[in-house]
Amino acid sequence: MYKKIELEKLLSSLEGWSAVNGREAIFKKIIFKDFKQAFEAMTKIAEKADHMDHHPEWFNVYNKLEVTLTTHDANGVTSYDQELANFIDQVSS
Ligand code: H2B
Repeated sequence: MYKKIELEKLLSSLEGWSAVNGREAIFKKIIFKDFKQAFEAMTKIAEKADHMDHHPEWFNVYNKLEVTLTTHDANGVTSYDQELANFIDQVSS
């Protein structure tokens, strides 16, 4: 089960993520070399997300990926968002 985390605390533990206006969520825009690189990372993220039953809100065009993370059930950010954000950073670098 997830644990609620303070938004500012979560943001300070991550690099390149920012707060979303008007809701408790975190956002990152990631630029890959090309679509293949983006899609390969997205495939890994999708598998991890489904395994966690914790899914990103995301938007992809060619080499650009915009990701928003929040825990809908908690109406805020949680340890699940932290874990998924760390995973996303790991497979995107
Ligand atoms: N993803 C995210 N980001 N937040 C949730 O609260 C959530 C989810 N809940 N994926 C899960 C699915 C829930 O709807 C299912 C029924 O377990």
